[in-house]
Amino acid sequence: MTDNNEFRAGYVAVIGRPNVGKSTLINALLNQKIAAVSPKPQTTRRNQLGILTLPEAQIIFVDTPGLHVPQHKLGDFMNQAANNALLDADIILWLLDSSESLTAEDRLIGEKIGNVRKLPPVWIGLTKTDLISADVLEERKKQAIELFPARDILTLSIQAKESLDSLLALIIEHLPAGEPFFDEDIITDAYERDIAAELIRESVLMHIRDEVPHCVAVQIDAYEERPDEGAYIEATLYVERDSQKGILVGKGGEMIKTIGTRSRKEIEAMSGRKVFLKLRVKVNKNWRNSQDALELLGYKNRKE
Ligand SMILES: Nc1nc2c(ncn2[C@@H]2O[C@H](COP(=O)(O)OP(=O)(O)OP(=O)(O)O)[C@@H](O)[C@H]2O)c(=O)[nH]1
Ligand SMILES: [Mg+2]
Repeated sequence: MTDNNEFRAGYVAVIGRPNVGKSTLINALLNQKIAAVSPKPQTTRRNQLGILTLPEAQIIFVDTPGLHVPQHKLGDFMNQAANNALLDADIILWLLDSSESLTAEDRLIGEKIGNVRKLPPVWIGLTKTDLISADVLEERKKQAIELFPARDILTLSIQAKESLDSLLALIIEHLPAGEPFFDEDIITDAYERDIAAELIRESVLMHIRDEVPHCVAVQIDAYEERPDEGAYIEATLYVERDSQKGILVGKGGEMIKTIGTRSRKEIEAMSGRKVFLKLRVKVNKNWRNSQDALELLGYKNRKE
């Protein structure tokens, strides 16, 4: 047993199928945007830590890619990343989107978790509860209870601060006693340039329809401080085919300009300084199915 006054620290894996609100929740809990968020599934592609240091505890949230049935090697990489987080966690927070019925992917995740040996305690969080009535919420809670024997079913809405406060209290109560893993001013393990790349990809997801955004990878080519001018950033957006390049660039370069403007504003808000951003688009044929290309673009898990 731990003394009630002992400092607590540990890892909370935030898992769930794509688009349930994992990254949104972590941004809200940290009160800072560290992760890309979009209405399209498969926004997050890598694990990213969101570190919240409080007087009594350090909670290390692990944002994970949505678990899904993979269609290519990038999908395998994403699922593997989420699996790794699951195995390393002190607590698992499994999110279900309460505004939709349960899906086959939710059930597959239930099976996957059920097969983990030495499973850490699991809580299910019903997200987006601001979108549903009290009756539907009751129905969703029943479905969640049938889905998996979690410790409890939590009701979460990023709009309702109380629900986030009680989530934090519950997590702290169940974290192991221990020293902090990170200095208190560190909020994530991603470098600013990595977050900038994600914000550029987020802008692509917000402006380009259908499947094309999923074929985009962003590589930062230059990230320099310029005295009095803020940050100078150059990035390449890789797509898989010439036709996708055409869509991204748009008529007379209009689309890439729009994406650039939104990305610049997001990066300025994130980094708190002026940004000059230069984007280019290149084709790297079928990069999502090439192990070499994936590794070159930084999609490489520490453990395989
Ligand atoms: N109304 C409402 N919308 C939410 C809430 N949480 C998330 N969303 C929206 O749900 C969409 C998906 O959110 P994300 O945070 O990108 O979801 P994710 O689980 O990280 O998705 P992947 O990275 O694709 O696995 C976004 O459009 C969010 O704005 C919520 O509590 N209420
Ligand atoms: Mg995400």
